[in-house]
Amino acid sequence: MIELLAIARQFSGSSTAVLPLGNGLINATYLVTTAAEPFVLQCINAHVFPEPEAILTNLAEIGRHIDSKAPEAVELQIPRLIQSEAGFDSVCDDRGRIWRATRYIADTVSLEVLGNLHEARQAGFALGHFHRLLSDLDPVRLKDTLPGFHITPAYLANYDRIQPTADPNRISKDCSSFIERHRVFADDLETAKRQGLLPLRIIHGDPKLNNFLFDRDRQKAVGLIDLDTVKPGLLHYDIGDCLRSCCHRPENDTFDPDIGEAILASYLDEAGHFFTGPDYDYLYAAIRLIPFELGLRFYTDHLEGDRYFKVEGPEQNLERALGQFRLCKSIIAQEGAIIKLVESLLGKTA
Ligand code: GN1
Ligand code: MG
Repeated sequence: MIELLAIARQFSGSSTAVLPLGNGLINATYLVTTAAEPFVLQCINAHVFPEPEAILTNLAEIGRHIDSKAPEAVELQIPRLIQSEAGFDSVCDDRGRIWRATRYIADTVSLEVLGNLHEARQAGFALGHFHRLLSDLDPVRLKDTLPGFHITPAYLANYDRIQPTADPNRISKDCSSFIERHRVFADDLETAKRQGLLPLRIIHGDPKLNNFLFDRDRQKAVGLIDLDTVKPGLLHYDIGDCLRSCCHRPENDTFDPDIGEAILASYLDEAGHFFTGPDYDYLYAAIRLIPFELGLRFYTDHLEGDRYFKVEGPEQNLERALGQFRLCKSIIAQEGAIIKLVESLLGKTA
């Protein structure tokens, strides 16, 4: 902790304590208390993010863009960079690791499970609002912080490369047969992108439930954090990821369609005006794809010896993968109802 405090003090000389914050699987995140405002300190995982500086540049670009809007048009807070006392956006430690600090968004809570449909509508609003705030920023202005992120066919190709030589004790028949049965839809979104049906826009990349910040009485989503993967991509990656996380009933790994409907309806209230016909057409494909993709990523990491996602035990990535595949199976079982739901939303916004 002494080393951590020394790093924190490069951002604020009055730092007094550094405590772990959140449960992210990639970066190390801490809350720093100081004589004044607390702040968030993070070590960017350079094994995952090839160019940590790109994250900082994107964060600054997004902040500037949002600040250029009328204050009443902005209903969401995002993390803001704090400069080091030496005047830099980051600090490099003696092992070459990059640390950055952001303002702590106070008086908020993050949820692990949605409590009711009002909270679901708030999550949908926040994602739609985020997309809307960035819809007039040219995606080419942002760097690609994580090449290959959410490119499902590339994850599949990596799996196909790893799988034949993996430790036989780590192979799961359930996982491999699920992947074989469903690999046909891995290309859905990338093909639509190539065909020009789905354009590149600015995405969050990781809008899972616990990245939304709610006010303390859980009435309003007031913030969206974890902007490391904000970059040009498909809105459908975000929508699929948000539903994957928010509609997931953890007790039996099933998909809750009522939560899905609440999220999509409020999302479209914010973002529907720039939604095209193909955007609607590919919603179901996105909802089905992202749990498949995440299951594939967890399982591949299990086969590779847990190099990417933090784990607390040797089977954790396998369990995570099986959970995502069960969720995906539940989505496929409800295909007709989910497609009907999307059609009814299209009717409301058309
Ligand atoms: C990772 O570290 P965290 O939890 O914010 C991952 C996401 C996954 C998520 C699953 C850059 O995010 O894609 O959905 O774990 N982020 C990256 O919990 O790979
Ligand atoms: Mg993340």
